[in-house]
Amino acid sequence: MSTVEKLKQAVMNGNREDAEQLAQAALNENVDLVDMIGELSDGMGIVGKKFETFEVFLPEMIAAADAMMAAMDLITPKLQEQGVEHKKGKVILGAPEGDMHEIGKDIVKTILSGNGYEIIDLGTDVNSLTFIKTAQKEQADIIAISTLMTTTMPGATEVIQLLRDQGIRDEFKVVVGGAPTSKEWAEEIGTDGWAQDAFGALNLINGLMNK
Ligand code: B12
Repeated sequence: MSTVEKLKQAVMNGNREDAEQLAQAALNENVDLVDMIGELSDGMGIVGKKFETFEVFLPEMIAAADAMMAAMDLITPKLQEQGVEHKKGKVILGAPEGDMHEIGKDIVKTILSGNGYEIIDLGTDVNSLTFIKTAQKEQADIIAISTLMTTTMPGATEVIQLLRDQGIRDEFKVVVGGAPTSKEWAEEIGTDGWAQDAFGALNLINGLMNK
């Protein structure tokens, strides 16, 4: 088994110490960072499926998330060492009210900031108006919403509606993503785009900024 496969297994088992050691070992082996993130994301997806089918329960899911975040804490600075200046655009990023999932959001943040975007990370459980007020205050280009639960997807719809109500919908591009979302839903609620993963988010935002 390769180091990255072992790392993915450690994350799925919720073993934080092993995940840290293996992430460091993979970095020492100069494993491609993008491959590492892909494998880890895949591992979290498997844990989610097992949660759905009652093969694992909340404590195991929390442990897996903890191990994933420990590994990401080591990977993120390496990605950011690319040292790109932040001048391609300003992005307001967050998860809507009620949503505490942050792993995918943080990966999107890492990839965007490693590729020249300034990110204002509002964190999780963000009120719809806060997205808008911050975007106005910061004169942002993009509002990026990461929603991991069907119950919190309406938060993104609300942001769009509030922008329309205030007559400022055209001032910002709004993009959405997260496991339960889809391109069709993103179109239906009137966003400017959706992407499946963090690199898709980068391509999407690059495209919107070039328009
Ligand atoms: C880890 C996890 C947790 C962790 C979160 C830890 C943390 N600090 O983030 C913990 C254990 C705390 C947790 C709690 C809960 N969770 Co949870 N969780 C997950 C799990 C297993 C993985 C999510 C994850 O991190 N994936 C890995 C990352 C890399 O992928 P990602 O988030 O999808 O992000 C990628 C893309 O989606 C995209 N992307 C993400 N954001 C954005 C934004 C933009 C703009 C773009 C373009 C792209 C983009 O790029 C990312 C990187 O490639 C998912 C299962 C799943 N399949 O998603 C369930 C899941 C999301 N959780 C679920 C549930 C039900 C819960 C709880 C209610 C459980 C409970 N009974 O308490 C609570 C709710 C907490 C809350 N209020 O938010 C459900 C949601 C079901 C639904 N229908 O909505 C899921 C789907 C599990 C399931 N199959 O039932 N969870």
